[in-house]
Amino acid sequence: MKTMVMIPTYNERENINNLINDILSLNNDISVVVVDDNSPDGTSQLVESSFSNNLRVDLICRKNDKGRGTAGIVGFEHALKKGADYIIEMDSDYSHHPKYIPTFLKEIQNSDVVIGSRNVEGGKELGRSGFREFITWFANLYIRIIMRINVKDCTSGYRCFRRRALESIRLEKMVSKGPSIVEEILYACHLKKFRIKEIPIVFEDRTRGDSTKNLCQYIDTAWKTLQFRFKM
Ligand SMILES: Nc1nc2c(ncn2[C@@H]2O[C@H](COP(=O)(O)OP(=O)(O)OP(=O)(O)O)[C@@H](O)[C@H]2O)c(=O)[nH]1
Ligand SMILES: [Mg+2]
Repeated sequence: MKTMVMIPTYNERENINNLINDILSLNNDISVVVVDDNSPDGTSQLVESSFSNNLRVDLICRKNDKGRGTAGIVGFEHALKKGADYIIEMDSDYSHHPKYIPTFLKEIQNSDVVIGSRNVEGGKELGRSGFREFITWFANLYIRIIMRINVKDCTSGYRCFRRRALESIRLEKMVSKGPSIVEEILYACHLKKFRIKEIPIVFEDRTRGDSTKNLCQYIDTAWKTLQFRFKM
């Protein structure tokens, strides 16, 4: 069974090479696709120069488009085209530690979507400010109520999908251009009644590279959630 790990990047040159090497060393059936939006720090160029001869690493460098949402969709479409049976998405800043990948692949055997969750027993978030923790807590409450979904960590972007889940949710119709893609895809899987399982992860705040998160993105996520929930 083939697994492809999809990693969206923006200014992640301090993290990306180590992360790719850590993932490749887990298992020979795992390959990686990096979707970079032509990061000013040269993330694409670094990946290109380090892995251009490695058949297990694909790079998509987008010159004209930008955004976590559309990058994720392009990456998923690529993984499906390459014939992946399981598709994992994760951030590139080590908040999503690759050591959990074997557990994802074990749990996906009995599920369609596996979520790395901070909010189930054994999971937690480390190193973030109280304010940032509050935002995540509030966002989860809001999303759970709006989407009427019984998932404890709806904002987690560390997930594994069975191929048929991503094939059936009409990725090309998603309204999210930014980070709300995480919630939109979860909602689409929920509507399709896919089996969703949460596994505990310890989420640690990034130690290298800069955050891309800003207030506009939180507001956009709140708005987009209403949009795709009520088809506005
Ligand atoms: N391709 C692409 N990737 C992005 C974009 N924005 C963020 N990312 C990547 O998406 C992942 C999540 O972004 P982060 O900036 O870590 O968001 P976060 O975890 O909510 O916030 P911090 O860890 O505090 O920065 C990381 O791998 C980023 O490099 C974007 O516009 N395009
Ligand atoms: Mg992060």
